[in-house]
Amino acid sequence: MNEQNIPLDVQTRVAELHDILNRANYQYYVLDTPELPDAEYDRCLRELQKLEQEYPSLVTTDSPTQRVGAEPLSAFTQVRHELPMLSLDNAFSDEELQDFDRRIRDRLNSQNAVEYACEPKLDGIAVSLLYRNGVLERAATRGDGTVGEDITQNVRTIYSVPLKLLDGDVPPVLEVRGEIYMPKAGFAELNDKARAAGEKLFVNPRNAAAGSLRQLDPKITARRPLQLCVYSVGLVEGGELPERHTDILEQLNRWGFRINSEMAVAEDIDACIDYYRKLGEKREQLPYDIDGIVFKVNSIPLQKRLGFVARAPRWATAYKFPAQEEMTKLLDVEFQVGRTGAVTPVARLEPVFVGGVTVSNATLHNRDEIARLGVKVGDTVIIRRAGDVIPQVVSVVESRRPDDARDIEFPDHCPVCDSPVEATPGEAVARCSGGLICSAQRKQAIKHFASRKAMDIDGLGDKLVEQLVDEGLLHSVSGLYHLELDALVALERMGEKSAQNLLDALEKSKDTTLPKFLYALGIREVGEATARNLARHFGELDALMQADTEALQQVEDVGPVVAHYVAEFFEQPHNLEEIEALKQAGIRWPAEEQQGGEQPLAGQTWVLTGKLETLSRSEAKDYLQRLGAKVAGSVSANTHTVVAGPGAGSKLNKARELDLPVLDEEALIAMLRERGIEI
Ligand code: JCF
Repeated sequence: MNEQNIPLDVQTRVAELHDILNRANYQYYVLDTPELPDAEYDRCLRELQKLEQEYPSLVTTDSPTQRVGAEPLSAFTQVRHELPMLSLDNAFSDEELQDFDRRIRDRLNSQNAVEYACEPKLDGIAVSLLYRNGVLERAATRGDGTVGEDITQNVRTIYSVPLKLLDGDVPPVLEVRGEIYMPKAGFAELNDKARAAGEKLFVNPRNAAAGSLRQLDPKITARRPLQLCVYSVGLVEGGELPERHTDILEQLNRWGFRINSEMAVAEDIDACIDYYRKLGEKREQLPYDIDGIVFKVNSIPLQKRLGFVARAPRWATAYKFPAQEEMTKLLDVEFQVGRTGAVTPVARLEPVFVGGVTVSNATLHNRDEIARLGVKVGDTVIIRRAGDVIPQVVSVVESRRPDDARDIEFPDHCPVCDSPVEATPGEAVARCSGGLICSAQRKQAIKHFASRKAMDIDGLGDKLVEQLVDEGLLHSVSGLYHLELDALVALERMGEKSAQNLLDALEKSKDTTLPKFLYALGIREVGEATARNLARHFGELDALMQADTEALQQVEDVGPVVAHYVAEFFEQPHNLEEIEALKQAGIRWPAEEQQGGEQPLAGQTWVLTGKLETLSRSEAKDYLQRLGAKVAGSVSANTHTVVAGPGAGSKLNKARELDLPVLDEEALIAMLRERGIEI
């Protein structure tokens, strides 16, 4: 590069700008603690771009301007890994993990506990990054472990990949290994955009990451929300590294790499098992997909003594979580009718063990979803069950479609009451038009009425509601309060004691609150929060029942759609009759304190994160809501304040990123007390 005719002050300034921008990237993308305001970052970047335009010989491969994506390639070239990239042995039970530990201690001839490094196993694409004199020279996929593909151009576009390492004291040759992955939020956003554009969706974040890295045009990769997290070093020439794996990772972090924030040291294998359990509980809340936990002997000298078998190290293993996706066969599709008449297609599946349970049903949502999946009865499908979420059909394995696969036909009459099924324009859902004539809708309405957050009728489970409706003992919600002991005892599987318990629970449920009663009515789009707002705003049921849509829209968070459903509900004679019958049966609630003007937090959205020690989370939420705040699950620019307790993670980071006010629990309690809440 010819720097001779570039003025010295320009060279100095360019070096300074590199430094400012590299540090800002590191703060923002690696440490999650941004320091430089966005506007200042943009000014520096533009200044650098301008200088590079003026003096093109200043453009180096490690310049912070070189992340936007170079010219497309025609093919990827192959790369041989000088040190093979290893795979990991697996463990699937505590016993197998203990066997792993025992083998290690046997081999080391030691009775002593072995210290392990623990980290989540990211579900992404393994890569190798080669730095020469601290500058990124080449990035490659793992491939088969010996030969991978050169994806340097694409990897450069990922902001958490340092183009140049930060600290001066870096070995002249340093190969760093890690996982490139797509965080869940970025994946959801990418698919939302693809859906809106009518494009094909990605099946899962791992697939999306792989597809993004495989682009020949780096400009496409540049638009994908990819992350790098590093987990070990490969080739190192010159320079010394620490003797513990976790210390090496800390060093890599100081050089500019993101390492996993859940990384921990376990003093023995039992502590590893605890860690596995803890992370298993946290798995859903993590902002990225993981498929297990990696345990590594933490001492590098011990790792060296243990060595390798075939392609995997003896000193590491991956203890896998139950798979969240499995393949099975779609045997049939049935149609269920919900409380509001929504006709939902339900997949009947060949039972399959996924996400820790055996699944034989999965929702197909609606007609659009069936069309999107292109699924037919007889297909082999991929089922996903993550956490406690209901199982989903995520895709079809088209290559396994049998010749006799048949299309799924949507019914035009209700499978339960035979009333016409109507599609609402602009809505994906089709609904049975039978209303409460339809026993399916009646059953759902009663189940909802009895549920815990509604009238909380102990002992009235779903099965019993179905039995009562099917036997003709129950026709409506108010009918619950006219059930008689003899009739109940005559039911199959119902003893006198349970029958009496049920009658007692019904009696007890009569003492309720207006918000619960409103929620129990099952008005469309009226969830707990809306019911509470309605009750507070109107104070009493009669005022609410007489409100027109305009008056209803004065209520917090009630827009035209909800107002329409509420008004419509109270216009229907049979609903009015039901309400009257319920009052006659003795349902009562204390007067609601009307709080129109006394909601100091009205219009504010609060977020609770981390552990609370004095209050329970639901108490804190309830107090905030009483003062008029909305309590949301995620932090955004609309968030007013974040309450963070110990263990707060990504939400707190986000709050800092957005410069939002953050309170600890003590400050929250003080604020609540100041506003008249007694704690
Ligand atoms: O996060 C991962 N997927 C991951 C893969 C983490 C590790 O510490 C690994 C790995 C593959 C091989 N360690 C090795 C040795």
